[in-house]
Amino acid sequence: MKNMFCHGEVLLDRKFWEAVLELLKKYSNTPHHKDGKILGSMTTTPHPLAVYAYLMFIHTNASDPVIFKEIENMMNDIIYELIKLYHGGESGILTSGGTESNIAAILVAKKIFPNRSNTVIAPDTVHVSVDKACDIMNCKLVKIPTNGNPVNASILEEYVRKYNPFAVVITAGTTERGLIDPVKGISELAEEYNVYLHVDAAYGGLLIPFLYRHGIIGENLKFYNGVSSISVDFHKNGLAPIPSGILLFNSKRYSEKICYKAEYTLYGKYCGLLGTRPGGSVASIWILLKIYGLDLYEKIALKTYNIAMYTYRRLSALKELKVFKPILPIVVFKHKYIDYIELLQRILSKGYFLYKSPSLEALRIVIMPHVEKSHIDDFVNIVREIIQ
Ligand code: 0PR
Repeated sequence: MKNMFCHGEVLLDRKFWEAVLELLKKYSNTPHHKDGKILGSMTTTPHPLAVYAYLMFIHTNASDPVIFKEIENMMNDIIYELIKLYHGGESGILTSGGTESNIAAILVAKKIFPNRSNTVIAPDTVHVSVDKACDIMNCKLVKIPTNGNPVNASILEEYVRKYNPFAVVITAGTTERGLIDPVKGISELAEEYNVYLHVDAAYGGLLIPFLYRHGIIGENLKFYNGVSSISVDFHKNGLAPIPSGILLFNSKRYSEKICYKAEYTLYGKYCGLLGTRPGGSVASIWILLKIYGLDLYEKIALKTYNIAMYTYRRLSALKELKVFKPILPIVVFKHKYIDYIELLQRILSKGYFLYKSPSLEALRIVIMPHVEKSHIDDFVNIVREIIQ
C-alpha cells in the first residue's frame, strides 16, 4: 500500500472509502442532540463554524505559542472579550473544561497562600471536581450544608473564621439545580479575609451576565474585587466543540503560578495542568466571537431560559409532579409518589436521557441550545403516558 498519509491516491479510492465508512457506521448510531432526546446533559451540538475552525486548526498545539503564535493571538482576543463580559480579569488559560479549571484554580490558590490551613471551603452544591482537586492535592474540603439553596454569606463567613482556608469555591450555576451562590456578597468576604475566591461558572458563565442584564435573575457574575478566578465552559452554552474551557484570573501573577519551566521547548515553559492542548478549541471559540460577538450568547441565554420556563409550565400542569422553578435553564422535577430512580428508568426506557438531582431526589433537564419547544412537547406527552 502506498503512503496513504502523504499521497491522495488511496484517499481517492472508492473501495477504500466504502471500507472506512462500513467500519465507522458500525458505531455511528449514537443518540444525537438533534433528536431532542438528550435532555439531561450539559452538552450540545457545536456550531458548524466552530467545527470548521476546529478542523482548520486541528494540527495546532495551544501549548506552543512559538510555533503557533496565531493561536496565542486568538486566545488573547478571547480573553479580551471575556474581560469585557466580566468587567475585569487580566489573564486566562485554555482548559479541557470545568474539571481542569477547578483543579487548576485550587492549585493556584494553594501556591498563593502556602501558609494557610490546608483547607478549601465550599457549599455542598459544589461540583465533584473540587473533591477531585482536594484528593489530588491532599487538601481538606469542608462543605457547608445548604439544603438546596445558594450558600448564605454570613454562614460562609463563620466557616472562613473557623478554618482559615486557602481557598473558597462557589458556583454560579450549580450542577444539580442551576443555583447561583451570592458572588458579590462572598467576594466582599474574600476581600476582607484575604482568601482566594474561585467562582465555578462552568455552566452559568455564558448565561448569568445576560439574564442579569435582562432583569431575569438578581445575581450577577463579574470580577468583583475579591474574585480571584472565574471558570467558564464554551463547550456547554458556547457552541464550541468539547474540550473548550477557559479559566480566567484577576491577575497575571495568578496564572503564572501554574507555569512550569520546560527548557526543551521553544517557549521555555508550559502553563496549566495539561501539556499538549487543542488549538482547534481556541479557533472555534474565536471565530464565533468574531462573527457573532457576545450577542450570540445573549440570544442563547434568552432562548434556553424561555424554553426552560415553558418546560416548567408544561410539567407543572401534570398534577402528580413537583417541579422546581428554574433559575438558570435547568428544570428539576420529581413525582409525588413514584421514586425518582424508578421514574428515571421509565423515562430511559422511552429513549430519553435525563440526569439526576440526587440532593433533591429528583430528575434534571438542562435546556441546552439544541432543545426546541417541540422536543419538550414530545417529552411531556411521554411523561404523561408513563406516570398514568
Ligand atoms: N462545574 C460545574 C458547575 C459543572 O456542572 C461541571 C460539569 C463541571 C464543573 C465540570 O465540567 P467538565 O465536565 O467540562 O470538566 N457538569 C456536567 C453535567 O453535569 C458534565 C458532566 C457530565 C461531567 C457527565 C461528567 C459526566 O459523566 O452535565
